[in-house]
Amino acid sequence: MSDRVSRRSLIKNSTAVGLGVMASDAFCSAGETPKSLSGPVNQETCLTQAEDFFTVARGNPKPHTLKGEDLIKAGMTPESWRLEISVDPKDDPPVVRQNATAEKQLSKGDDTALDYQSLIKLGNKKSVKLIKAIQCLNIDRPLGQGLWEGVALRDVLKLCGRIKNVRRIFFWGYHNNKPEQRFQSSLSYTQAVDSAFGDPPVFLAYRLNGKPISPLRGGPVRMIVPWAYGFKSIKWLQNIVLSNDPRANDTYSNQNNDPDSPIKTAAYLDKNAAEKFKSKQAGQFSGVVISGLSGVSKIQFLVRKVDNKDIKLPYDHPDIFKGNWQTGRIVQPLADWESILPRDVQPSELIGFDSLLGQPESWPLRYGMANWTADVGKLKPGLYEFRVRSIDRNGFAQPEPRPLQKSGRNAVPIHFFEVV
Ligand SMILES: Nc1nc2c(c(=O)[nH]1)N[C@H]1C(S)=C(S)[C@@H](COP(=O)(O)O)O[C@H]1N2
Ligand SMILES: [Mo]
Repeated sequence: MSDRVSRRSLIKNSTAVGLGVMASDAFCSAGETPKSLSGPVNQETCLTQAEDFFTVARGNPKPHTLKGEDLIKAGMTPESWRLEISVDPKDDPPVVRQNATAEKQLSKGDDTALDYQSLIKLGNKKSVKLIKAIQCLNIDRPLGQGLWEGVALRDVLKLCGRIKNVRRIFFWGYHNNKPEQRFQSSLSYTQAVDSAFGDPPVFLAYRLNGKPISPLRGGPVRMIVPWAYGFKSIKWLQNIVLSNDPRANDTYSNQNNDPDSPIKTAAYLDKNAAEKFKSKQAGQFSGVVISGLSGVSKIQFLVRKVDNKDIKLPYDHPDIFKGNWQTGRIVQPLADWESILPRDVQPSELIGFDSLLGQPESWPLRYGMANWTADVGKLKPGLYEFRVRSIDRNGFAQPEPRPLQKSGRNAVPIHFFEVV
């Protein structure tokens, strides 16, 4: 036990130090040198501390900046938090002829809205525990990875009794009262309540890395849509609407984004990648790979000598696509799962973990990420280009089969470096 405690504090400290050094690499960065691979760096846990995620938030003021009385008024403390569930009264023939109905609606007006303690009670009966990365569709790197715990949306919707004519469910979080500040996402009924066997369901999260979710990370309650890009995982969740309008009505579609895009399997290069190596030095690059819809088979990297930085051949140019790609290494977390997880969470309870062995069934976990490293070895002096790509379990090389950026930013990273 004491071993476990000291291990735990070691991880905590080393994570803080590691992240402090590279604020821009919030997720278990592998660092630049092979030495860090065995050292006590934050890749021990492969989790990101709540405050070290990159934050993508709208609003004026941004809800997570509220303090004191304002935070309470916003319903953003565990005591003041309420969730309303209502039916959409709008019809719109010919698409919507009948409106959705529910036996019960939950509203603040008649004091039937769900409160935090009742949500926790549901979670104590049956909870979802999932290690998942958050990734923005429009940012070329994941924002962080955490252990999220909460209650499946399908279990929360049961509070409404029998529902009818529901084809879509949309939801939004606290925002100031200007309607244009509402940030809303939506799911089809099936996406909201069903899940492929072995896949995590959509859930209302109330814990991150074993602690209540802070306002910064979208607490006290945040939607987590495991397969989707970040915009579906609505922070400061307070409203759910059952609708018979089957059309996606996500705020994010207004910015030309595909609102139904599952996360694309893709590798990303650390932003602090070295720009210079000595010819006597063995070069290494690192980054993360996220496992999306199609899983990860491996990561590959390509090193090419180039004449200048002005020409970037497209990913599907034969010299690139069929170039001399080598297989990189996907890094396993160094710490054991018992010491990574909060004390009251067993590895075998996590979705994507073998319930007998308590080990991940795949690494990276589905909708999670892992570090990779690429050893480029010793090179002759000159200018080089480095690229990295994932190969998914369907055999597709990134960004195939969906090179369109508005389905997820997954272009193959291109990085120039010099050997002197
Ligand atoms: N209420 C609300 N939820 C939101 C957003 C927002 O602006 N408001 N941004 C979304 C987007 S676009 C992303 S990528 C993720 C980012 O999550 P993070 O800030 O926890 O990293 O939150 C999503 N949830
Ligand atoms: Mo986003």
